[in-house]
Amino acid sequence: MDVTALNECARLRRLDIIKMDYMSSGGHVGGALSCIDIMVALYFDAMREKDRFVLSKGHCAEALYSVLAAKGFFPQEKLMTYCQEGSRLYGHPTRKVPGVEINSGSLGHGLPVSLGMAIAHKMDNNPGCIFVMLGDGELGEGSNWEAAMAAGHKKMDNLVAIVDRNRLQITGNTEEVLSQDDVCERFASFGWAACEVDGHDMAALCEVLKNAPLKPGKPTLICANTTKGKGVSFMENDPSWHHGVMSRSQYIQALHELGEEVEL
Ligand SMILES: Cc1ncc(C[n+]2csc(CCOP(=O)(O)OP(=O)(O)O)c2C)c(N)n1
Ligand SMILES: [Mg+2]
Repeated sequence: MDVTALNECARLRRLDIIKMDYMSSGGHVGGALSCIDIMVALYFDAMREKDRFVLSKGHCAEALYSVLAAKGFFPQEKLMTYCQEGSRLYGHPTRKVPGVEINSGSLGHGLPVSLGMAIAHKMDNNPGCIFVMLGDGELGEGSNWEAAMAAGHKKMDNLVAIVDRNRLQITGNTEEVLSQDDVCERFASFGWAACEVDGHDMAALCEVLKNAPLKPGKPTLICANTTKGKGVSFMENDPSWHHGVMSRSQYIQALHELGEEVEL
């Protein structure tokens, strides 16, 4: 897919996210909209057959479900059962859903589990990489740093961690809650190759993700600078949209801003 098609794919995923969250009166819309360009770049451009993706910031399950449905793991119509009784599309992902690699949502576990998967891949001579998406607020969880140390020590050059650096977590600004300002330097000090990218620039994302892992003998950390709520003006950079519920008029405005008109 070229960049135009990838951006269109991301727009459609944003519409899915808005619809799923409105229909369920649930979800984590801000963080889903901040990471969706990265996930589209991964699933529709950068990842190869044996690569695996882990969504560590599992509260943004609706973003993962939308991408998995678009990749054909399950029918698109299932998306609208998100968080409804009887559906397996729970608010946090589980392996009961085709394409989901790990149960997540309890923050801080995706990186250590991905490290284990990367070690297993090496033992099996599997050439695939493990890509794992973390939230910046999530980096406050201590188990991430144990995994960061171990991955550097073990020279896990089949592990790529992407931090959705939207500068907000559940209660507000990450720099006020627990600073993550030097995330690249911190990982580099544990032996990682680290770089920054604009997490909404599709061409730049594809370039860096296709070239990852960045260095032999080192795990890779990509700090993707993003905007929480990206694509819907009244949600952008507003912490109340971490898990806000849209009114009908807000829903219609969000759809309109994403290029879909609704019949009233
Ligand atoms: C272990 C654990 N502690 C607390 C929570 C509650 N929680 C859900 S989302 C969230 C904030 C996460 O912030 P961030 O990682 O920056 O996510 P994003 O901004 O991408 O939504 C918290 C604290 C949780 N899910 N798991
Ligand atoms: Mg965040």
